[in-house]
Amino acid sequence: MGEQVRTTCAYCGVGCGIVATRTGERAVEIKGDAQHPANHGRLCSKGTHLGETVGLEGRLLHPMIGKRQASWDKALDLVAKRFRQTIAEHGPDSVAFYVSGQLLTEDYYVANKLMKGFIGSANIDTNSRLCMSSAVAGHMRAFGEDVVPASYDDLDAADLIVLVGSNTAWCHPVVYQRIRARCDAGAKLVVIDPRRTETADEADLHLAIKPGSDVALMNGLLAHCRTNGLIDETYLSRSVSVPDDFWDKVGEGSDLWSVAKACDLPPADLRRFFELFAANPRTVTMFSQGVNQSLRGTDQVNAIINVHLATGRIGKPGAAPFSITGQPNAMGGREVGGLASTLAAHMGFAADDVARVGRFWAAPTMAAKPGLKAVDLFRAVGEGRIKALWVMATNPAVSMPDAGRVREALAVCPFVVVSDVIAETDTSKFAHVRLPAAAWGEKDGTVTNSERRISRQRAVLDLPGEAKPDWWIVTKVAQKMGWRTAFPYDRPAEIFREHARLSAYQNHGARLFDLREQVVIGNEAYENIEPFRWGGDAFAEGRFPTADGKARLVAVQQIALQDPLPKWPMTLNTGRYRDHWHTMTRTGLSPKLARHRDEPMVEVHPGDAAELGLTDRSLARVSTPQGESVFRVILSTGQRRGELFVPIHWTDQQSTGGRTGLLPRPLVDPHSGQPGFKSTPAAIAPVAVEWRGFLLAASEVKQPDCLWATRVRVAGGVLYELAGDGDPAQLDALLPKGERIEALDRARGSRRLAILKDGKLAAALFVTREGLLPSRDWLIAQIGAAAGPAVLAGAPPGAREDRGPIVCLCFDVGLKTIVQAVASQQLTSVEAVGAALSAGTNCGSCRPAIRRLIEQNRSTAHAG
Ligand SMILES: Nc1nc2c(c(=O)[nH]1)N[C@H]1C(S)=C(S)[C@@H](COP(=O)(O)OP(=O)(O)OC[C@H]3O[C@@H](n4cnc5c(=O)[nH]c(N)nc54)[C@H](O)[C@@H]3O)O[C@H]1N2
Ligand SMILES: Nc1nc2c(c(=O)[nH]1)N[C@H]1C(S)=C(S)[C@@H](COP(=O)(O)OP(=O)(O)OC[C@H]3O[C@@H](n4cnc5c(=O)[nH]c(N)nc54)[C@H](O)[C@@H]3O)O[C@H]1N2
Ligand code: SF4
Ligand SMILES: [Mo]
Repeated sequence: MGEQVRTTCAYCGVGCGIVATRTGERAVEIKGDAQHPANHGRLCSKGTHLGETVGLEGRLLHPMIGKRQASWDKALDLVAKRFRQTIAEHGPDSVAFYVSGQLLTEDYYVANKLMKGFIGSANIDTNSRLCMSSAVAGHMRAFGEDVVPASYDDLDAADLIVLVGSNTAWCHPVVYQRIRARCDAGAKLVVIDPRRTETADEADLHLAIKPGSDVALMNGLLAHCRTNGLIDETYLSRSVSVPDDFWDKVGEGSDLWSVAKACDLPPADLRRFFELFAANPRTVTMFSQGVNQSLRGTDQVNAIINVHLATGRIGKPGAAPFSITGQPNAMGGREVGGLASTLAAHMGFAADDVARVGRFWAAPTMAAKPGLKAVDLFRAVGEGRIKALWVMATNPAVSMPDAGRVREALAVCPFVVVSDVIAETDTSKFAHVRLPAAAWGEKDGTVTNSERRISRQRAVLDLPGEAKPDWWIVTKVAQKMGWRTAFPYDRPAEIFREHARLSAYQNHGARLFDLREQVVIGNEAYENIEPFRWGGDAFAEGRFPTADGKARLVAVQQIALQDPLPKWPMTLNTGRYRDHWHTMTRTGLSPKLARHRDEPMVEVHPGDAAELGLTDRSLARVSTPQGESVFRVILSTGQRRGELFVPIHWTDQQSTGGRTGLLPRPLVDPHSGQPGFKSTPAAIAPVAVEWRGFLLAASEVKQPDCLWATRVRVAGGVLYELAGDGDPAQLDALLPKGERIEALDRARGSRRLAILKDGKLAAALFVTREGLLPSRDWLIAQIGAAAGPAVLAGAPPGAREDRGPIVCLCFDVGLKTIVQAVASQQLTSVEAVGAALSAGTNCGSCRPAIRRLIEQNRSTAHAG
């Protein structure tokens, strides 16, 4: 056993502390860090199973020029030369970096400094544009600086928690557990989301709002507060500047009935929300992508902040608007100025700021104006205005809106560099140079979480192959481009000190982001840094980082929402699954995580499905003016009529369908440039197939060439779900060599085939035209085990009980097992289920699902 290393989770913005212990060459044991204030030892399913993702499978281990391995020196020379040449011929704005909230602060700082201070362009944007930029723009408008005015402790002190456009139970599970604990102690939970998510399912009140009508709702709430004497006039006069026309503008159409109509909500539910709000001054309103990823994201953010400012519910324990961040270092990226619209260290492009940062960096060519934001940036690539592009730690060929156009842009770009940890991604296919980056567990530096807490990520594994940390890669390129003295870094601590110095440089309280206490941090102290929050209890004094020290109310109004068009009658919503992370380059490696949702599904209301001829588990094509893709249909009463939901996780690497990125429009919020991923006019139609089947193999086979083929990692092998037309016999060619046993049922058009090697099951292919397919679980367990013709039954002799889909990953407990135990043992709480089956007692991510099963049992018992 190696030594214990205290680090931070690779995934979401909750920023949980982890204690990682190396147990082998490429093996770590993961535990929650009981001392970390963000999680006090808890981890969700993704964090818990990080150990399954640190193998070297699929890793990029050497620099590559085209398809050839190259030395670091050659690859970096080429990158430096091509960028230098392009700049010399076409000017600094002909090159760009597209980076990510999954870089560490030190990586981010160096990339930003190189582009904005030395190349002399601000064409560096980050995937945070797709994620947090409306929150950033909203904070700037309201507070004068991008400061999140809340901490997780506020959740422990709140009496009312309102979640707007946030599926917290799935996307920020450890924060969600904290919210549940507070609710168990009496606080109320309201969830505002068009879908009935697992988060909404557990709320005291769920408002299934019409997509895009959040401003109407918040303005209605504000009007209710005003009529009921809840406006904090003292706070407003001391701390907030109110535009003259503010009350007239936000008051328009804000009576209960108009709001109920605009939001398509029952007036009684709306009234209940308003009354809960009125009764509980200690309110935290937490929001994420349902608010940010909208064509009116910034206005929606300000509508929420307005309510908190006007009622004085900010800067006090348990009262705040709380934008929760997505990626592990979304916040660090905002601190270094990784967005094209900000400069560095919370400074912008005002002449003073540009001059100050230029002095500090001793920069030869400062960028003097904002650069291109992500959507415009890729458009410029497509139009040939950007001729050299460097993508780091993000997969835009999947995650950008209208990803088909982004792929075309990458294909025509004369020079594309991709730094990634994975060799083959949908983006790296277009790279002229691929650079192997160090992955989580191998890299050192800092990240900042949603509550402004800076924590260390520390290495626990050795760098594999020739992989290098991102800061090192950028530093070397900067040096080779000729800026040796400005980029002298040998270790992350040096970069962190410089970043801290810049934050404090000529900052006489003008910027809250100020790390002056870290300026002199020594290398050893940096190694041992404990998690700390910058900015403290920001706004507790009622002073804001604006010229007059006051916050601003912003007069935002709901705009009219377009009726669906005949050709595109549905509204497409996109988002996340509990156990997958983005384009699955990591979570896709974990057999356990794959089991929660193993295929890309489109959720459809049963009423719509009946009208459109869609049945549960069939296939359907979702199309929009931008593109189309096939998904597995799942009927869900949690969907509103006319709305569809699809996940964002599937790529060319795992499937033929589920390519969500092709569907959204490349339209953006006018203030932030954030795309409106959550509402796209769309259509859906059934896809008929002649046969269905699956292929299970001990190791990966060539991607099957049929209409539907999805691949997931399972214990001991890989599972492909398949469907298509014509003769499925073509699939035989994919099977490994070995002893073949086969069974045919001509009546149903079924064929079952197993390949044995040394008497052990190496692969199985089950296909049918009309018959049933067996549950995959038993066959998965047979991979590598001794097998004979009986394996073709697809189930053990005297079939053992079917446990149903796995609910609890940690203890491997199936849905049917839980349902049976709840009914037969009369279990009425998650704790009781835990005591009986252990389910839900480790990471806790499945606790909402268990609660739902208990609830279902209760209502069937009542109904019966
Ligand atoms: N499991 C998992 N967790 C993650 C991630 C992951 O990939 N997987 N990614 C991380 C990242 S980067 C991010 S940004 C966060 C995102 O975390 P969330 O924002 O919680 O996740 P999403 O699923 O994108 O969207 C949230 C909800 O917004 C709702 N919504 C859609 N339209 C509207 C609307 O008009 N109004 C309102 N009020 N709601 C609406 C959707 O129905 C959806 O349930 O998750 C982080 N955590
Ligand atoms: N339709 C739709 N689209 C969306 C969203 C949505 O809700 N709907 N959400 C958007 C949001 S909020 C986000 S944050 C984005 C996320 O989208 P992406 O950023 O494109 O998704 P990831 O899969 O996280 O990509 C990270 C890449 O970096 C690599 N990587 C991991 N660690 C490192 C490292 O340390 N160094 C380097 N160099 N590479 C590394 C991974 O292998 C992976 O290829 O998607 C956005 N796109
Ligand atoms: S909530 Fe889960 S994914 Fe997010 S940081 Fe914590 S353990 Fe990691
Ligand atoms: Mo995100």
